[in-house]
Amino acid sequence: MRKILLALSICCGLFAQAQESPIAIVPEPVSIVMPATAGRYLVSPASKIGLAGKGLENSADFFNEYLQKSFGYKLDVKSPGKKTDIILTLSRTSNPVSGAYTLSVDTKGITISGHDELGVFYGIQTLLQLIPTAETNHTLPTPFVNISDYPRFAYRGLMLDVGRHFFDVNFVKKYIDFLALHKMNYFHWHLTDDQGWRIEIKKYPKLTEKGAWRNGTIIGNYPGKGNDNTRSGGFYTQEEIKDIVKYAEKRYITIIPEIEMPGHASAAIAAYPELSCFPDEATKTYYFNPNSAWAGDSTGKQVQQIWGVCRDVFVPSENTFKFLEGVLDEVIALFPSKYIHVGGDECPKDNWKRSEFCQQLMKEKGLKDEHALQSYFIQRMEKYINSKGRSIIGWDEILEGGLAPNATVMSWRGEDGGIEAANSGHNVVMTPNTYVYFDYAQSKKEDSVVIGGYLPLDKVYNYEPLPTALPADKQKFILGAQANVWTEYMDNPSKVEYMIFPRMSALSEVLWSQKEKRSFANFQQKLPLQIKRYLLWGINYSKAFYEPQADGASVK
Ligand code: TNX
Repeated sequence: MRKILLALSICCGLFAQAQESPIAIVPEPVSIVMPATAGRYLVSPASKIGLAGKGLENSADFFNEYLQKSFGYKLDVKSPGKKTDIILTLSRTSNPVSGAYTLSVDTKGITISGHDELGVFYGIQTLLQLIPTAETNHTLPTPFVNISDYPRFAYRGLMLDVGRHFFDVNFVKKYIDFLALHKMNYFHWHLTDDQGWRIEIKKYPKLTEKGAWRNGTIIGNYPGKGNDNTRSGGFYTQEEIKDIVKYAEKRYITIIPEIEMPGHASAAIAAYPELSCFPDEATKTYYFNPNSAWAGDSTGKQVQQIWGVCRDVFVPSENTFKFLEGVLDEVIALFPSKYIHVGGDECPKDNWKRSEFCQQLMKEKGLKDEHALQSYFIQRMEKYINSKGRSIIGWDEILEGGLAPNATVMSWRGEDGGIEAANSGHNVVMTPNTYVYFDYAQSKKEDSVVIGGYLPLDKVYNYEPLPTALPADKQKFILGAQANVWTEYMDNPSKVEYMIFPRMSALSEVLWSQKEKRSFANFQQKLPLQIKRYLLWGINYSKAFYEPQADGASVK
């Protein structure tokens, strides 16, 4: 019955949509003007794309790949002339913002004019939402319209945790496409964690020989109902990473790699036990929940099989710093990103407290407590990264014990860390768990295991990244926001898709659309067509917003 109602509501939604307006762009553009005379331009396999400007091939390629996947053909690309239907061009717009574009469709065809290459690329994303999701007589009737658009925030991100579960190159590319289709520009790649090290480092081969694999995983929510006793894992070779970085560049997406330190380091420690304060202590004996079942060898250092926060963290020794510098040298060579993420979150201080070495180091360096030691750790790494011409980003715990001078902060434990950092003149990316943790449930009755929490669609949609508590002159430090996809309870691509859609579409409006243009009511109107696009992309998505028990604000 529920299914029938759902189908009906989608159909009715679409019908209403078709009656009112064929236009449902996500994220909502700055301005959409419908011409006095309505009509449609017919894009067909015979249509030609004309490129009037340098560097526009990426945009034409993306458009063509989309057409190929969706409808089975590509359009010819040439210099613009009389017979080009779709013209991509560059011209300085009145809004000198990178990524600004105008798009017009009329009887003569389609023109996308970008402030820069990026603007043309975003114009293409809009065009992909103007064309219908299905052909009519082998044509794609595209409505006459004039659109002018530019982004609100400079940082529009999504993170993927590949440490808890490994996702292959194909899915990572798909994920990057999801970002591009939503006009997002930062992919934060969480590459290391207690449960797996995922990036090949030539200087330290054991990181992936040993650190990329675990002997089992707890079943169900922590502490688990047993262990699946299945070896799992995987990693990206440097060649694969280069390929992915290039793929992202063509989509104007910067990949920020994250190498976690000093906590969430069990996989690295399993590979190189000397990175621990207590190399001879077995993982199981001092960090093992007695209620969690363990698979395989439990002697020595092991890659974690349970979720949560582990006490076996990096020892702040010269050997560890040398190791991390060696790792970062290779990371920096692979990723052109200005930002390198060093983690910094959830580093329990238990081991540092009982380690003679750490206590002695604190005395020598005049560090008053273990928080100051964490700060010393991060500041050392920051100096190294700065010496290579890059900057660090870290989770908001890097504020504890004194913030590294040039650091950008990702505020995840609510908004407070971000407010504090912005008040002291640091750049901030907002990622509050209260609004953008896509591992949280989107329904009160999830039918698969999730970490918990409750983050329905409208809550994401109504998130405002500029906190009212922040004075006007400090708001410029908020670069934007990002949703985090922690994958403890996502062990396959389809589950990740289910968790991010449609919340990611809602987030894209938070990040891109002008504040006064945002309306959840309007977003709900657009959702049925957005779902048709999901179906065209062949992806999974959550239907929680149609559920009767969802909050009043949710789609009915
Ligand atoms: C906290 S957010 C973490 C992650 C977990 C996540 C689960 C952050 C910086 N650390 O390690 O996966 O919660 O929601």
